Amino acid sequence: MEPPRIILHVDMDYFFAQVEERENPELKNKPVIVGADPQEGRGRGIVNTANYIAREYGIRSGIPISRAYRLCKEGVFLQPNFALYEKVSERIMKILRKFAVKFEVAGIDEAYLDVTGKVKDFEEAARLAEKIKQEVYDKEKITCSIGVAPNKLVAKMASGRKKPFGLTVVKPEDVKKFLAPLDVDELYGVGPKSAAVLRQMNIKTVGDLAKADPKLLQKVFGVIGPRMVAAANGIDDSPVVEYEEAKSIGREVTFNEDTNNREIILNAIDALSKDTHEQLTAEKLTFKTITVKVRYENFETHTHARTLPFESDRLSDIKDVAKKLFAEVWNGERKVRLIGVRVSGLEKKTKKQKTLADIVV
Ligand code: DCP
Ligand code: CA
Ligand code: CA
Repeated sequence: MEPPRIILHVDMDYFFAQVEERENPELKNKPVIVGADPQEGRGRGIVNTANYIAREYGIRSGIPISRAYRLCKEGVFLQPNFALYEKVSERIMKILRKFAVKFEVAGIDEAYLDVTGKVKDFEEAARLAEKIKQEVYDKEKITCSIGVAPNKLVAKMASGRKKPFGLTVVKPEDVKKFLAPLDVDELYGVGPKSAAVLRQMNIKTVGDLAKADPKLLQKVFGVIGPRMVAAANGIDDSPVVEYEEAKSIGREVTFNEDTNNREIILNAIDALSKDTHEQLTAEKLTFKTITVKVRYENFETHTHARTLPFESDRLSDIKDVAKKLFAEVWNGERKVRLIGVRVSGLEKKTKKQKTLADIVV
């Protein structure tokens, strides 16, 4: 038999709000809510997250900001600064990555680390997890919580058990014991609707679900029924997979009125190229592929792409290629509803990396 895998799930505590606290320590002892502008209760957006003090008022991710405002008028309401959270996230991921044999970013504030082979048993994995928590805190002043388990499913469920700055280790022999007392809706992948149906079937805890007949659940839920039973038994073979972020940057605009005025369209391409290039420069990226998206008045939509033979960081390459692509496909008559410009094949600019401009000059 193969030895069990050892998987860590690392999740930052109240992430957006914690980053805000780090930037402004005065916030530390106050209820902090990150979300849309509450506009004294008239705001229409939602709450992204809140620190734990604010959660005592009943504030949660996803609730309307107007409700959060009513629950806690004295709270500090901040609008999200996604660029900042992404930057902090990237730095934390860099720290985490080096501890893993296989590494998977699972969201802006969480990742899976497969450390099988790197540590000999779950005791050593627990010590590694403590070290990771401390290193993230020392370097970034952000606390995280970690779950250690033989698979991703259980690791994910374990990381949330002792927040903040907590560690929960579930050894293979303890998986069923760990899961059984939980409410069915706490099982990862069981939404509130499925949970309601399960409760009607008198399946209230994960332990109840673990003992349920997969065939019966298949009748009720289809193919996911038996999978839910497997999950309730702590079975999950999904691998930790590192995937390259297929990132791209772009902008698009819908014209106030559909247009076949060449000058208006080309000016729009210029402006979109410029905005795209600004973000590229801010993120210190180069690109290889330029894509133009054209939506006609009847909503028919086409994209056209060209890849350069070199990495570029130049605005002129975006503009020229985008216009050329557009000219190649547009018959000069069809009315255009939307136009978009996008670049991909992105790479971080490094000092040694030469762009064509460097070579030519
Ligand atoms: N987020 C969001 N909208 C949601 C849920 C989350 O914008 N409905 C954002 C804000 C969170 C971040 O994603 O800070 C991470 O989400 P988590 O679910 O991990 O929640 P937190 O990190 O905020 O809190 P916890 O300490 O419970 O993990
Ligand atoms: Ca989190
Ligand atoms: Ca998370």
